[in-house]
Amino acid sequence: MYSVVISGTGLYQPPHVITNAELVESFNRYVDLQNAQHAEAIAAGTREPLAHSSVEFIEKASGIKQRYVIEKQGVLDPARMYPRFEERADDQLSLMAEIAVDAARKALAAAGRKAEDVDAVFCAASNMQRAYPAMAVEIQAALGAGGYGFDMNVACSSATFALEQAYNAVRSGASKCVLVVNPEITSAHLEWKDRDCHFIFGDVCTAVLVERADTAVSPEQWEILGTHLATQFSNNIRNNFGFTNKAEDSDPDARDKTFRQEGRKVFKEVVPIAAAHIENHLATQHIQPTDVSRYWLHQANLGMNQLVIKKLVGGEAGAQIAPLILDTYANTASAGSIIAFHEHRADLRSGDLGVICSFGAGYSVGSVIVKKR
Ligand code: CO8
Repeated sequence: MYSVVISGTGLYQPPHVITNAELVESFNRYVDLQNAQHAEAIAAGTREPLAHSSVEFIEKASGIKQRYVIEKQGVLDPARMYPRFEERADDQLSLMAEIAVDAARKALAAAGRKAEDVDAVFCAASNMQRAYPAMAVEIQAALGAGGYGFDMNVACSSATFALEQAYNAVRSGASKCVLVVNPEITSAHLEWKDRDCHFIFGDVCTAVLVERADTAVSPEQWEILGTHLATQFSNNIRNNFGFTNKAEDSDPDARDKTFRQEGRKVFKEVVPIAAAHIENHLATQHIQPTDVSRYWLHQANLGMNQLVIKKLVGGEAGAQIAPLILDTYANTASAGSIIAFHEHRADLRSGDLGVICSFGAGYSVGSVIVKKR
């Protein structure tokens, strides 16, 4: 078995920011328009009026202050409330591949690698832009990488699940250098008209290069000490959009065709699962939770991360132990823990231990223990 390192990371940040104030203002205009349109039914008691959203609620309940999106006008238009993307011809690079290539080039540069050094590309995200050909194969071709590529989806845990596949491919000797990309265009499968969740997500793409330690040339390397994945079926986070919808004659605009969740249940059920998962994984390596210098946790909710850290080390989630990026980026599905790793590791020293951990729909939870070389 070979030793394996993370030798570089890259981040694509979309060009537009939507603040909570902007989001709530457009959402409330939508609510007022809907309520005016259905005034008679509301007065007759046959329809419930829609309620306004509020910046105070969003910040208190989630810790999110803003989100990045690829397209802003369509999202904030009360008559539309989803992004507006131009359809691209088959001979153009798809949007998902475009943002993945951007993040991948940055990860390659950080690792001192060229695209031709890569012999596998894993595109892991909570939704794919099309059924086939695989996004990963398009990304492989656009970069000029070798080997093979495939797509995989484990919702918010897609990145850590892909990191385990990359780790196993490299340590077994099957691959030398694997690129993992997480293009998350959440704005296109979020329900922006639903007050309970309209504030949750943002767009982004992360990239991670995983390669053999004995041939890595990067000035900064993180040895992967181990990975651990687990799933447990739950309907509490669900999206029924899929290729059989047409055959079922189901309504493409029905509420179940975009993201929906039982947020309270998710919060209560996932926190203990994630904390126990990390603790058990560390125990297999004879590491105490307090020996870990940094936890780069999934970024769904500030309160969730506070509780996970409290259960693990008894302290507060904060820049030192578990940095937060969700205030700036919101929940970016699988990319959140990788953004935290990308942005908050420069101060750590050789020998320091860290854990990248994601948790979300499935339920799914994945952890990666790393040590700075
Ligand atoms: N403004 C004002 N008031 C509101 C709003 C709002 N926007 N929304 C709800 N309220 C009200 C409710 O009506 C309720 O009022 P009342 O008490 O009168 O009934 C009150 O506020 C409290 O509502 P909740 O109980 O719903 O509020 P919570 O405190 O639970 O906070 C959260 C809601 C923030 C959603 C919280 O439950 C949470 O973060 N839960 C965890 C969510 C989570 O981790 N989900 C993981 C999903 S991500 C994932 O796995 C990947 C999926 C794939 C990506 C999809 C991309 C689109």
